[in-house]
Amino acid sequence: MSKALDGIRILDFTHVQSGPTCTQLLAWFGADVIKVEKAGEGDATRGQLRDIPNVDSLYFTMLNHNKRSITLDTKKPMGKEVLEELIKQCDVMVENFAPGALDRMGFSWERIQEINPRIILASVKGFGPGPYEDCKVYENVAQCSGGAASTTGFEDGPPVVTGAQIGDSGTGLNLALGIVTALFQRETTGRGQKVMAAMQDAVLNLCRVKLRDQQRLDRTGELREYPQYPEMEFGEAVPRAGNASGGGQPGWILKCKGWQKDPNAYIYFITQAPVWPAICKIIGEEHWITDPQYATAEARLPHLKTIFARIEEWTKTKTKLEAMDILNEFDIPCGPILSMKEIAEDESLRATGTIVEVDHPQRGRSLSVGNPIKLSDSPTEVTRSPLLGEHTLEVLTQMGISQERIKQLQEARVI
Ligand code: CAO
Repeated sequence: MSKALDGIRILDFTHVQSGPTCTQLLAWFGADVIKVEKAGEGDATRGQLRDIPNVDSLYFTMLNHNKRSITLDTKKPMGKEVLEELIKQCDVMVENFAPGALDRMGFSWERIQEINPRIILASVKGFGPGPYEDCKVYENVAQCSGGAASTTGFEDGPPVVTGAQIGDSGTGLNLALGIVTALFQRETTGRGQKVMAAMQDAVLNLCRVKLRDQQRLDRTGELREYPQYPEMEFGEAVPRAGNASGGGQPGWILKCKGWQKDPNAYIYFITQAPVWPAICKIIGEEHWITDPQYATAEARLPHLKTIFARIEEWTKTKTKLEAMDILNEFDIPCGPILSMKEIAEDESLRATGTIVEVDHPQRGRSLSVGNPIKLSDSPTEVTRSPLLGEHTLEVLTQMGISQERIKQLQEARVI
């Protein structure tokens, strides 16, 4: 079966996580992704957090599926010539170097356009234009500057970063959408364009509800669904809300049977208004259905701690999966806290390709996260990440570079 991005060639000048997330997604949709890496070294993540000596790390292999790898020293004049040829022959160039690195290499946007006016140049940077535009940025810097850290954690603790890589993988997703949108516009304009996704912006985009709450706080001085209400004073900024739901239906994480030994024996429980009578019946507090202190969502807000403590008395008598089964019968929104071990073993996630097992010549079989976006006419087949420079000769030959020239590039240690 054909793939959605068949015929699209990507010059993948990305490294670490944010850029590679984007180009991996495009590769899964069928684009020919040529990863350009420094000769001898490659993407730094090949060697980071290794679990097997001298073998590409899972960090690298899980972010670079379905790509081809070539090595090229783009700081040497002969390497720059090859890069120019790649720019001529590719539809998209993706990079996430520190600000200014591409210019220093001699490939400004103006120069790239001169070489190929149809090319799309897509970049991830830590910050957009402004005071921090020249800064190098990693995941947690973006989480801190994008509003996630100040609003995550409990009210009596410090800011907390989340394990979800919203700055890196989140920005990579944004960039991929920008690229396909630019490719779509090129159909009518015939021109490429510059696509830019800043990590701070991507995190803030995912923290939109907290900017909503900041404005509600400014106007009313309180956030009645937050755990601080009604006992504590609110300050000027949105406080950390623990496990409170970010929406209009109050929720909290509650202990389940076995919580004393199992750190993940918990369930997320949402007291959605329409199912309030069902919740009351399940926990044996039927009088709360009509009691004016509990009968409406508004009346319940000052009593959320009492309510969740009472529901927890019930959840502690069930395992998280037993509780799920019972609650789902009544359409009560809830979710078990699944450990990574449980997720890795989940048959249904494997059946849909969300988790895949991939073979690798050096490391053997390992698990990876597959494409979260499923296209009915463009199914994803996840293939292993390339070894460093595995496709250098194949790609250069395909580009029309003569064998003699390839030999010269090898002798000059450019590839
Ligand atoms: N041949 C020769 N040189 C190459 C090359 C190649 N094939 N590929 C890259 N280089 C050079 C670059 O030109 C640059 O050289 P100069 O600094 O002399 O101009 C250098 O290698 C590496 O650039 P870098 O500054 O991007 O790398 P770093 O490891 O110091 O920084 C990072 C990493 C991620 C902090 C930085 O790239 C960055 O801020 N990127 C933008 C934000 C981003 O994507 N962050 C997410 C990272 S994922 O957590």
